[in-house]
Amino acid sequence: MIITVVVVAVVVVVVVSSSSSSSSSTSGSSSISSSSSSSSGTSRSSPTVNGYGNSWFKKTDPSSLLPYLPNRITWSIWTDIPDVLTCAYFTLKTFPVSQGFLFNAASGRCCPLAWLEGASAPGALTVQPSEGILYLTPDFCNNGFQIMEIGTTGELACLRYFDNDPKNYEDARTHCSSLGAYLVSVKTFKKLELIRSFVTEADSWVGLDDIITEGVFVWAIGGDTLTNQQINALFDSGEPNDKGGNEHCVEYKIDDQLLNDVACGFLYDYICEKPLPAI
Ligand SMILES: [Ca+2]
Ligand SMILES: [Ca+2]
Repeated sequence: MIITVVVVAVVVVVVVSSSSSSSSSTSGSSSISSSSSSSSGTSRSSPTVNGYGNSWFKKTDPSSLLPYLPNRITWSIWTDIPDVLTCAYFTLKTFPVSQGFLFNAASGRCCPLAWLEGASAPGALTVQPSEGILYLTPDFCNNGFQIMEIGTTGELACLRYFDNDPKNYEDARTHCSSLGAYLVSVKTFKKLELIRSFVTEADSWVGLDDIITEGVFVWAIGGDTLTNQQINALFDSGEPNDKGGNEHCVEYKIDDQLLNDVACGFLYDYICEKPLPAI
């Protein structure tokens, strides 16, 4: 087998593809509890193809990465790569801290994301969905956060669920902040469904409160205010109701699998979310 490295310049074409495989989130349905998250246990210094082969986060539509990539770079690739595990092997051998790679089985093209960063490669290129399937390393998000896809929207999120150390809202928020994160944003029904997939046993804080101004709920991420459309889609019937005039923080309520405002002093599990790292 002859492996060659070539450099190609590709015209910038942004294609929003709706294609998505049902198997696109190999890790999406798994538990992300802090206790079971052991991605940090994998060794980057001695990559084994089989060891990584089953744990890559597979994403079929790289177009969602476009906002995170430099606008114009030169893309180096390996050619004649026979399979995805070989691509993984060469990626990790060359870039031990690589966050992932693109692989196209049909063309045999393999491209580490380190090359997509193009730090030392001025030029022109953006990824097209047809260029391959994106694979991200298990610890792409770092700090025990897990990369997850929000439904099949192509949108990715880095989440970490703390399910064994209940805190009040303020302490939970502080802990997330210490990790460079926020209490999770649940602004869409797709995101709510993602929360439902792994929060199955206890009420948990999300990043939304009306602490500053009664009745004006503000999302921890983005700082935008809760809309009536979001209330209808995400909240339990009749909520938020500020019961007793003392409910200013929002929980994901396990009984109804919907949101509800409660007193901020309750000790609940919580979910942190942090921005996607630069690729
Ligand atoms: Ca309130
Ligand atoms: Ca309530």
